[in-house]
Amino acid sequence: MTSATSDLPTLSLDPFAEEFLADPFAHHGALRDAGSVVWLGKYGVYAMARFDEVQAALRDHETFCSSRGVGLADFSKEEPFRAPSLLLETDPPLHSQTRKLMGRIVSLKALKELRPQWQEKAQELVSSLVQKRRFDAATDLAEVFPMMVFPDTIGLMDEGREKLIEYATIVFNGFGPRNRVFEQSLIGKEDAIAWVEEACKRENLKPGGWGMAVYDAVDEAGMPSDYAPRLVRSFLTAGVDTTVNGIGHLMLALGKYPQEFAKLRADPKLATRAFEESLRWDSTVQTFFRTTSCDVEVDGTTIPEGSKVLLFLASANRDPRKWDDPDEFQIERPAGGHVGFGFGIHQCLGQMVARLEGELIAAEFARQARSIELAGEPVRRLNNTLWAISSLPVKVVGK
Ligand code: EJD
Repeated sequence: MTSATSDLPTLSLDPFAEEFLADPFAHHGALRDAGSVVWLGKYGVYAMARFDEVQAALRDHETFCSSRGVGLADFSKEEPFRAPSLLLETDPPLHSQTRKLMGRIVSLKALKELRPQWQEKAQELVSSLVQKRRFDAATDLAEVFPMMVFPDTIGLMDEGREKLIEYATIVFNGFGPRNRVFEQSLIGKEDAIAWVEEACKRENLKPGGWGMAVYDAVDEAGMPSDYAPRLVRSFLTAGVDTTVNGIGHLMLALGKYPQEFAKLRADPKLATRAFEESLRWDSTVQTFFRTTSCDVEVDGTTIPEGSKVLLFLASANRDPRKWDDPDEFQIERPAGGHVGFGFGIHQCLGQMVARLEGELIAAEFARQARSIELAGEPVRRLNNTLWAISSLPVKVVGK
């Protein structure tokens, strides 16, 4: 037996450097090929970028725990910059309780009820954009549609909703280091944090929404009353910037691969597959950390207890060890096993919401458009966690 740690590949690359964040996929191959586990010296963390190891780590939530934070900061050593999420930043048994409570609210039944209203909104929005012919698929569509449907579903107050994306941008940057990307996202946006706190209060939530349902469920379960605003906050943090960029990448993929859009047009039922494949191809959530709760051996490398481990979800989703032609967007491929929504007990609670939004948009373009053409360079918005798009000029021809 060789001493595993002496073989550990050490990389000097900085996955939070602006140069990396601007084009992460260009660097993933080097990360994957360096080894199944690598050491990132700049941050003193382990990293995994291959599909099998990423999935295995996500599956083993006891060893790769979440309660010490899913960002670079170890909550057992550093004070988190916001109260920890009761879903994302917890382990069982607490996680099991909060997850169950939230899962009852974000139910299949609830989504079935929302579908007709959301579909009507998607149809109207896409129709108005197709009439314009030229539009920005990031600012006129991806940032608009989730805001048309999600805040009302929560029962969020009307005033200040634009702060949702600012807040999410800060939180997702906050999973990385306190670099310039993080600091810049805070400048002038500090009030977004206070606004979200205000918006999560019971008296500011409208009756009938998922926000108020959280308060009722927390009362009914006899949980501490301060759980309710923190769980509502999870909806607000995770529910907008993620789907905004998911829809942005869906449109980028459809514009970049006209032959795939042609397949979708021929059969709009492929809309769900198209969205799923766009998540595999250009995963919005690029990375997440876990912290080891004990020593663990991965493919001959011993990772000691208390280590931060950076998991490259987006890289796993393009690992050639797992996928054929991984860099190609192919809507007919079985993309269902991707880890863009994570894997295991923390797998995205809102995935059905995201899928519904993505499917509805994909299906409306399939029905209403003859072609989608990219009409300019996509502009990226750098974020320590999200692969984000701030401008995507397109030209669409109607039927
Ligand atoms: C998230 C990757 C929260 C929270 C939950 C989930 C996310 C962020 C925040 C969405 C992570 O509970 O506050 S995609």
